Amino acid sequence: MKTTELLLSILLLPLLFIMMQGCNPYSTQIKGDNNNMNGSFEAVKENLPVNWYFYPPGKVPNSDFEIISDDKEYKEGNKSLKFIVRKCKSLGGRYSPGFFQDFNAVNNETYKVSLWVINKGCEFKIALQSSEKGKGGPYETVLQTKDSITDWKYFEFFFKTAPAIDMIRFEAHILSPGIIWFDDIRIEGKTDKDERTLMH
Ligand SMILES: [Ca+2]
Repeated sequence: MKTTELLLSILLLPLLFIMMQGCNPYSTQIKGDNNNMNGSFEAVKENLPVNWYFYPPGKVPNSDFEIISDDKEYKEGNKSLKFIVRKCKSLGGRYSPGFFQDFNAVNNETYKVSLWVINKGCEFKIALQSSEKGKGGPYETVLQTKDSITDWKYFEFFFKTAPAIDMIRFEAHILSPGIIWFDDIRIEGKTDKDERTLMH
């Protein structure tokens, strides 16, 4: 193999790997050994919590940030998810740093969604949705704040899934620079006591 071909293979391999992780070209996901939600971010591969989609560094326009599996600051277990954001746009979605996942749920069911956060300087938002392409469904921004949170703070929200759609999506978007930690995300149904698993 020629040197140029070898170089090309080395350069293309990571790209191919990223493409195989998910069909969304703007986000990346490392699959874990099981299908669980990994809401406490304890299961980690390649320095990233598994089973979550991230809008990663290099794919978010006009941004400079790091995603870290933090084993020094955590609320539950011995790891949390930390973002160090030096520069970003406030647009949300794939235009800002963030993470999301779709979970199996029961339709027309009320879920309690909870998490813990420390925030030093960021504006961030949490959104929940139960929708599918062509079918609509509720989308709700349940939290948007730039409040300083110097110690772990608990948040909980209640959200009802769509009448005909068996899924719930959790999204977090970081809209301005700072340092932010997330831990122990839980999604518990009022009557649906199953653990959340990934839709895809
Ligand atoms: Ca944890």
